[in-house]
Amino acid sequence: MIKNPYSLPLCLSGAAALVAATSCSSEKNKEQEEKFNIVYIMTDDHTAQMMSCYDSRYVETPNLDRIANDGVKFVNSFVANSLSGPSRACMITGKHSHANGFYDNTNCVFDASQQTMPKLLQKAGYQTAIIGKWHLESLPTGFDYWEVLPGQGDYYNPRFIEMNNDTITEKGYLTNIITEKSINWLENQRDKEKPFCLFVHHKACHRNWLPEMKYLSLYEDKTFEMPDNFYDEYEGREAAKTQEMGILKDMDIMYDTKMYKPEGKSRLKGAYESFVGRLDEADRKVYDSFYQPIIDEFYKKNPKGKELAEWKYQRYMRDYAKVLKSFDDNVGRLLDYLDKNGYLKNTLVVYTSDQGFYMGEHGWFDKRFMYEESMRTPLVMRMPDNMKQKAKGDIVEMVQNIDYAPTFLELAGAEIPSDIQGVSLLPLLKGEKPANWRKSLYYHFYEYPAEHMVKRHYGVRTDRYKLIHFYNDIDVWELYDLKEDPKEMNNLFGKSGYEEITKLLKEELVRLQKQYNDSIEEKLANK
Ligand code: SGN
Ligand code: CA
Repeated sequence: MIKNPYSLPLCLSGAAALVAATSCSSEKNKEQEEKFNIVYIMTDDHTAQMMSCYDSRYVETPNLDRIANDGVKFVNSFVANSLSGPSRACMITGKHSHANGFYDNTNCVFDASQQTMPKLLQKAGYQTAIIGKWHLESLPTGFDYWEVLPGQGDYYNPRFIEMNNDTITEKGYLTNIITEKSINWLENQRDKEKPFCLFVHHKACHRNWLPEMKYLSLYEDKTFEMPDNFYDEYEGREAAKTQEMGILKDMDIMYDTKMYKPEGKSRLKGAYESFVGRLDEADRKVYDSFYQPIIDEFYKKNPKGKELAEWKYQRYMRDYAKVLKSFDDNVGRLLDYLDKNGYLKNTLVVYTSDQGFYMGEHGWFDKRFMYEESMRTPLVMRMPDNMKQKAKGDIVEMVQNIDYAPTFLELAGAEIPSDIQGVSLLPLLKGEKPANWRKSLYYHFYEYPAEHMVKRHYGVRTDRYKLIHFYNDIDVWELYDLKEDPKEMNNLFGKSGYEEITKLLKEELVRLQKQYNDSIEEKLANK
């Protein structure tokens, strides 16, 4: 039985048919004779623009696409708060940030004593494990096995925190090591009598995009086409104007684009030295011999203005694509292992990212905003072969990362506690079309003032419209018609002709805040 049904539809006419959210009235998973395993693969900052089954403009991701081709692709998948720690907390609790207490990366420590999906899976007889990025500050609880990265982790010769609290250093490239550790857990460490849920959490493709040695030269001949709103001037969008995540103005020349000069200066030079300093001597030689000619040419030409922006964009896209290539290979490795060892019969394979990312849209890298590129996140799933009724192809319903916890719990045959705010996706995975699926999503971002300076905001998204309120040291509303303006360049808030839709969206926003118990008045009063 699905808990936590949404309230009644608003029932409005025409473009205003914003019908409020949903309840998915599927029956209990009757068919389930066996307990299905779950392999949940998550990356960091991987966005749908860089996954070929979503968007074929930039790169090929054949192994990620395999999951979608054998299963389903959610084409309207979103996060509740576009930032790593908060997103991970939403995922394991099934609750929005204000309800799980982990609002941002800088001030929060996850309350490890609270109810989480892994703990509930354990109660339902599952063995649980997590390998890779954790980023919730307190140590993992609810896992029979864990091995996590300290903070953001290292790409090269990475450190891991082990269950006995020791920090160890492994030799090699992080993306490969996470896969090896995951396969090793499946092969040698798990209790073969129990169903399991394994979380494989990668650092790829997080900043500062350090490639694996064998892929240093990949994509070097490719020129990526720039998004047509790269030179956005943010007219009518005050919060977009004041961010600090521009490729031209904020991307660090040494740390991000690797144009290191011992005598040079840049804000993140020290961080770059320490990350690259992790390489052993032989790899460092390979690394330097690749970058040195590019560095020499760069400082000789000394590009400025538009030329510099376009040069940085190409370096960014290439490095990101290289890091992603190693990740896609590793998804292939893990899928092959699961296939060869008979796991695909009874295992749900999920792939998602902790949020989306800007690949130059609006001139940006990073995420945070409720705008499409960062509120969206890739989500594909391959159902167990033994699951009798299965969907195939694209799923269009709007889903959010708070839905994963109830989905896994329902799949495991566990009760879904009534305080979980997400809704199980199992009916969608079975190919059902719940008549009253949610018609709107709630979003709330808090990390300000902080790196990248994206102001606090919350808002509502329907299939056609988005209403956002930026607050704290600003009081600005934005309204977008996603059908007419999918790139969100034209803020319609306050423009004539949009009074009715604005009123309806505000009502819907208030309804969602009540439903989720997010007391905005208090936050506005306290700033
Ligand atoms: C680091 C990065 C930021 C990034 C945050 C959050 N800076 O602080 O660019 O926005 O992580 O990312 S860096 O100089 O340390 O690379 S998140 O994905 O973990 O939320
Ligand atoms: Ca992230």
